[in-house]
Amino acid sequence: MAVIKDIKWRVVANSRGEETLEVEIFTEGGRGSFCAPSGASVGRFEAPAFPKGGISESLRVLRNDISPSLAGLEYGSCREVDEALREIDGTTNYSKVGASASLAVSVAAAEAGASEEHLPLFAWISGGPHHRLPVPLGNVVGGGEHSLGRASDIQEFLAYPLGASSVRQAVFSLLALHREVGRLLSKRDDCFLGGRNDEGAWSSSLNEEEILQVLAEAADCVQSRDGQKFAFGLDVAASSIWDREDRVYIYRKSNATRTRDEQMGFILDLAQEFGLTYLEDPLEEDDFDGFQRLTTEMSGALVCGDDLYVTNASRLRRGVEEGAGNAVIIKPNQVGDLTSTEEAVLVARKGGFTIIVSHRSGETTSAHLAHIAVGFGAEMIKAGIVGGERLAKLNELMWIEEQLTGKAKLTSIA
Ligand code: 2PG
Ligand code: MG
Repeated sequence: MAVIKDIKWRVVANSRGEETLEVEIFTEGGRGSFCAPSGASVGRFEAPAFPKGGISESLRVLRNDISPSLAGLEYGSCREVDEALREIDGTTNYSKVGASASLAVSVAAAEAGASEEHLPLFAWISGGPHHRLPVPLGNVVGGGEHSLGRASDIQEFLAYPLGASSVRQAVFSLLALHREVGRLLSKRDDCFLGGRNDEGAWSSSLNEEEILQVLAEAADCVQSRDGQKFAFGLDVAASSIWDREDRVYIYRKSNATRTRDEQMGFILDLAQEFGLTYLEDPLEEDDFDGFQRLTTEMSGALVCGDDLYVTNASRLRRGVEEGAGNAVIIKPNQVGDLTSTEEAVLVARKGGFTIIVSHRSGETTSAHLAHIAVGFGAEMIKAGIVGGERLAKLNELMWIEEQLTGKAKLTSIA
């Protein structure tokens, strides 16, 4: 058991240079700290990062409510801390505390608990068995709100290695692919200046088909050199191009407007032409029925809900019942604490969904996401490819792999 002795907090910057919160928690023999990430393409049903009064209101709640209530709290798991946080908040979605502050407290407390017991965070979060290491899913070329709206309308062109034997091999093969794609873009895209977006993905002026073509060629090149194969996918982040009033998807870059049926057709065509096996948020965040239809039509591929589910156990319960997708993005800051995150993971696991623990576009150098993915037994981790804040997680995952030598294997994704 750990007892909270002291809580400290401060405003720090995230990878986009925006303000975020760091929380430090001290127990008798332990210490933990965590900096909260934040999204750009934020789902409508996510817990708010900050309360109405903004970050200063979170700071006030930390000082006046959280710090005095949590001082002296004895805990042996995330639950005791997170229940206290929920009680202080008193709303259903951390709209009083803000999900950045609540998550920073939740994860910092977990890390302090782990250090008190001399355990790595993943082992303290869950007793295991930790036999599975997540496959990294990396953002190679990007657009949407992560590229100032200047590049492709589709937010992320993603890749993951097939049949890698270790996290280390998987990470370095994604790095090789990213490098090769940059080399090809510098030849193909006259506007390319080597720019990378919020997540370290290349920003290109090419259209969707041309980008996917470059990805395929780069993969061939890496495969012929290193023998590594890749699979590809998209995060369409469709809610950010969805016009709720006119009920159409607006592709500004290609000057196209697509109805729901046309959007499905467009995505299915791309998937078929380029053999895509991962489709995240191909439709807007309320279209359970459309997700169900796409899942049926894309048999064998992962159809993944991010804004659709916002790591919310009850939305996921509905999705599982309706067969709306077969994979889910798990972002702890969408729900604001580790216990709620685990609740969503359990619903997904029971429903047979593939679990992908994910970063946000505005990240911090906190590496905890790797522990959360391993602790919760995620099949995949979406943490970018390059950039210090992305590599903090991937490098940590390699450290965890070392700790679990002989016990855990990299998940095999068909
Ligand atoms: C997403 C995320 C991370 P953001 O949509 O999956 O890639 O982006 O954090 O901006 O929501
Ligand atoms: Mg997404």
